[in-house]
Amino acid sequence: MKEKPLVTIVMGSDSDFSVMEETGKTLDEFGVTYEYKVTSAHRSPDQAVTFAKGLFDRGIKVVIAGASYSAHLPGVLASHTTLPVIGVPLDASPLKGMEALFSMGQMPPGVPVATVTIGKAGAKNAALFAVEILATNDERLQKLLKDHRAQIAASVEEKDKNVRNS
Ligand code: RP5
Repeated sequence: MKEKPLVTIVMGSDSDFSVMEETGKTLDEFGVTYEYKVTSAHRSPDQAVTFAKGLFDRGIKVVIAGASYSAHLPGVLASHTTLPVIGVPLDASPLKGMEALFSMGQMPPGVPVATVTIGKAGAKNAALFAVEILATNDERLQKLLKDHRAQIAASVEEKDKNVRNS
């Protein structure tokens, strides 16, 4: 859903898209509008900063940024906006995303990056966390989140039945 985005899904390269599209798919389930953007904190630093500075005035409410290696993209975006930034560590590197996890999760005090799980699970959780932020002021989203939690609980009951019947 790309018109009038509330969430921006940023990634360091188009090679990150196969994971970060999980974020978009999850936002689609909640009818939350978003855009995709490739920009890089080290390859296109000026463009990344200009992009971050313009987000608030464009009506964006939550920033989700995924990158691999020593990923400083979420931190750089966070340093140029007061919008909440969620970092998704990606596992495209020889260290399997561990360094991205640490670089996002270990932001020094003052400029936070909310960091989620490495890879597709994180891309999904980033979307859910963005929906939770938006739902603080949106009853429709609150209801959808409660329905989603009920579905998760039902799926655990199903798994329990599968194990006990085996
Ligand atoms: C990071 O370098 C990107 O987030 C990507 O995960 C990784 C590799 O980028 P490409 O070489 O595939 O463009 O900045």
